Amino acid sequence: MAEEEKGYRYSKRPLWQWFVIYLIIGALVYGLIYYFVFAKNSYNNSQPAPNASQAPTTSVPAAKNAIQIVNFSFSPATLTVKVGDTVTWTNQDGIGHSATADDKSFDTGILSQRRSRAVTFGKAGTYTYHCSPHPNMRGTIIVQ
Ligand SMILES: [Cu+2]
Repeated sequence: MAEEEKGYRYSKRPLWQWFVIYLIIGALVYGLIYYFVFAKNSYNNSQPAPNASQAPTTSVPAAKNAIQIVNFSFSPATLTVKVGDTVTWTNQDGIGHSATADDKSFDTGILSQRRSRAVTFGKAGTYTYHCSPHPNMRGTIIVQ
């Protein structure tokens, strides 16, 4: 009799209810994944400027003036921009790299894979820079 009751209760829940339950669980899992991806991206964009008090400061990355760090080199190695322009470095390598000014006027800090950092150049001049863990990696920003 007890078994009969159990079986009755189980089958009482209609199929559409199970469907709704799966839908809710699915939406939660999807939302959670989306949240973590979004949180990661916004964290990347909101990282504090390493040298905020100095003349070139970091700000929101711009689409133009993008430098890719690929295979232990800066591409393009030399970039000419206008005063007030923002340059964004993005590391495509699996190993950490930085874009560090030789005169320390800017420093992206170590960027892990697919991380980027933007630097705004407020003063005209020629800025040579290197990667702090790999000083043989070199680049130049010409601000005019
Ligand atoms: Cu490097």
